[in-house]
Amino acid sequence: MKLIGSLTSPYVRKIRIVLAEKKIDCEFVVDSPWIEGNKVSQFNPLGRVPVLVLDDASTVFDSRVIAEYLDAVAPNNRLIPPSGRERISVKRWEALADGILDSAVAAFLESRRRDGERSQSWLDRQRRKISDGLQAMAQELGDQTWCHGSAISLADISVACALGYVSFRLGDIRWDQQYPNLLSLYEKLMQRPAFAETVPVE
Ligand code: GSF
Repeated sequence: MKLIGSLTSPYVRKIRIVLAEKKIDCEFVVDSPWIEGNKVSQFNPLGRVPVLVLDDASTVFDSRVIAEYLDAVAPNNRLIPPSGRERISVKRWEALADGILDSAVAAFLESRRRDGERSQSWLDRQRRKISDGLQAMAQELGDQTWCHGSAISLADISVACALGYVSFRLGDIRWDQQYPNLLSLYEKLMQRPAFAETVPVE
C-alpha cells in the first residue's frame, strides 16, 4: 500500500496522521499535482492528492474516504465511531475542518494570481468562511479536552490539519491569539509525533 501526496497538502497530512496514529505501515510517495510531470492523474482522475494505492493496484480517494477505509481495515485505535450520532458528530467536525481548508486553499491560490486577475470579493468570501468556521470550532470545542468524546478521534486530527494550514498559508489569520482553547488543543496534539512530524513544509 502506498500514499501519494505532497508535503504541503493538509488533506494529505490528515491521512499521514491517521496512518501514524493507527500504526499502519504505508510507503509515502511524495508527488504534487502542481509540479510539472507529476503522475497524480494516473492514480486519481481528478488529479488531486491524497490518493491511496492498495496492494492490488486499486485506488482510494479522497481524504475522507481514505480515512474511513484505514479506520475500517485496522480496527485498533478507532478514530471514527462505528455508527449513530457519535459517528455523525465526528464526521461533522471533519466536514467543518475540511470546509475551512477548502476555503483556505482557494484563498491561497487566489492570492497568488496576478494583479488584475485576482478577485478581492472572492478572497473576502473565502476569508469570511474561514473566520466563521474557526469561530464555530472554538465555540463547539468549548472547554472540552477533545473535540468529540474522551479520546483523540478523526475530529481532532482534522481540526489540527485545518489550524496548521491556516497558519502556514494565511499567517495573518491569528486564530492562536483569538481562540486560546483551539491553541491549547493544537499544542497538545503537536506533542504527538504523528502531528509534529507532518507540519507542512514548502
Ligand atoms: C481535497 C483534495 C485537494 O484539493 C480531499 O482529499 O479531502 N476533498 C479533497 N488536494 C489538493 C492539494 S491541497 O491543496 O491539499 C490538490 O490535489 N489540488 C490539485 C488540483 O488540481 O485541484
